Amino acid sequence: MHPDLTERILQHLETADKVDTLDLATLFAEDHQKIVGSLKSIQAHGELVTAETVTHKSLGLTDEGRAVVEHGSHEALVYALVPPEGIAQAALMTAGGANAKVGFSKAMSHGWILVDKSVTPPLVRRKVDTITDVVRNQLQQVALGKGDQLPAKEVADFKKRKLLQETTTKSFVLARGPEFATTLTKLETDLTVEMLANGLWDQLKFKAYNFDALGAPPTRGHLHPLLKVRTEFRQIFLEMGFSEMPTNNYVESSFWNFDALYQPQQHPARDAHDTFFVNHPARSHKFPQDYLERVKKVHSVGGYGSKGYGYDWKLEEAQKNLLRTHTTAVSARMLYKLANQEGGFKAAKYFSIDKVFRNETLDATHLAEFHQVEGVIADVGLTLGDLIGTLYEFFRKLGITQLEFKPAYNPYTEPSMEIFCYHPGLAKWIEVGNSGVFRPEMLLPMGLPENVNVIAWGLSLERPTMIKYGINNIRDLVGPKVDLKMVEEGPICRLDHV
Ligand code: FB9
Repeated sequence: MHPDLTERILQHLETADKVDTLDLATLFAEDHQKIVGSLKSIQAHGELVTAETVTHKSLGLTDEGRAVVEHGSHEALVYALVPPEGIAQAALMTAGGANAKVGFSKAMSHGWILVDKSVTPPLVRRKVDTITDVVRNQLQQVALGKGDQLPAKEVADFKKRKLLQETTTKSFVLARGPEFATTLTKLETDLTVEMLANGLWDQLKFKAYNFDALGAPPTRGHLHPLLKVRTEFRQIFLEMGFSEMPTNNYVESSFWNFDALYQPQQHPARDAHDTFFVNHPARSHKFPQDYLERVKKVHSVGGYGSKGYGYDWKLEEAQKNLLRTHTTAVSARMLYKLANQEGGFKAAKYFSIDKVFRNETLDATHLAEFHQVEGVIADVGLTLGDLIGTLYEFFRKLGITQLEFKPAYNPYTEPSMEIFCYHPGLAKWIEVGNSGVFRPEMLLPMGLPENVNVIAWGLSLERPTMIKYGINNIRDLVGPKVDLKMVEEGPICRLDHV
């Protein structure tokens, strides 16, 4: 809105019965859009003016038309390029540039030039000594606003040659309205208690509601990138027919976290340097007694074809409570249930994505807690080949197709493999997880049938999230120093499902 412009328009209408906004733009030497903007502002204050929409069709020069006015028509330019001694047609086309062909044709039809075929190669020569560039002159008339004086035939030809174009301009014919005034009354934007109490509301003018205005975006929550990536992983597992395990217990007994996985009680991972033990409550006391006895036996004297570890297994060690160091503790609970469910064992595919805790050295990519992603498949006769095939399918759905496997060691799987992939985004090979076939010393004490094998693999949620969102330090992803803007502005996560 241009305050002085709105009042100048109103003052003009005090004496003029009608006026077109285009004329006002000329009169006030203002851009027509500014005049229209002021009109909108006047109309927001009530019916001070009436405005009738008018459409003006006019002829205007195209960019090419303007170039002709400036430099001459294509045919005149071609004529000017023909020297007294003549010129080969190919050379003339090259010298004439993009419009040489149309210029040559027009110059020939005007009788300005000819092709002398009595010589080899044939030469283009001038046929007349001087020319009049009528096209340029006529377009100059259009540039001066006299396009309406051009014969219709010429207009049609120039439009065809894309030298002229029809332009449509919308303007408004203004007149005084029922609430005409030469000044704008301030519009109220709020109806207040005072206005209602003292009756002033009846004399005031209120700004009209703009129901087309966009509402202010409500403040709302935002998903953390980790949770966005978790959703993508969950979708992949569900697509592959896996069921989610209940992982809602951060505190676990050493029995389920280690002993059930045939991890010996003197294993360094069970030391307080690697594990967070819980003081209150320090111990668990409820275990499936018969199963616990079988676990004790397989650790100490062996069984199921294994010689065991040959140490004195202690209940007190198994009772110690801790923060679970892997979600494989939950997998152990689920496999035990699977072995002892009503109706006996049935094949199953489980997954989990949840927090685990390790008392390890912290660095830019490792904290004392991270989310483990784990997949488990229990079925008759599963082999390492099934595990490898499943890993290819799982990572294919993450957009990863090149995998390599390296033999590794886990206390609870044999064989075990570290998983590496060529990451196209990083353009390098990276470690992406660990995997293996659970040992019979873990599965058979649970009561699983001898012909049942269980394959499993694990990775973290933080590493793929950091890669996906370009985060180098894990403290920029999780923890007290996280910039909430990163959470608010983090884009949607698509893990290249293929
Ligand atoms: O996640 C890891 N890397 C990774 C994963 C995905 C990724 O991007 C996706 C492909 C698009 C990029 C990187 N790693 C495992 C490898 C390394 O980051 C490693 O330095 C850190 N590891 C964690 C453990 O560190 C203490 C990641 C975590 C991990 C390792 C092993 C398991 C789970 C998590 C496991 C297991 C397992 C094995 C056998 C049976 C059951 C579970």
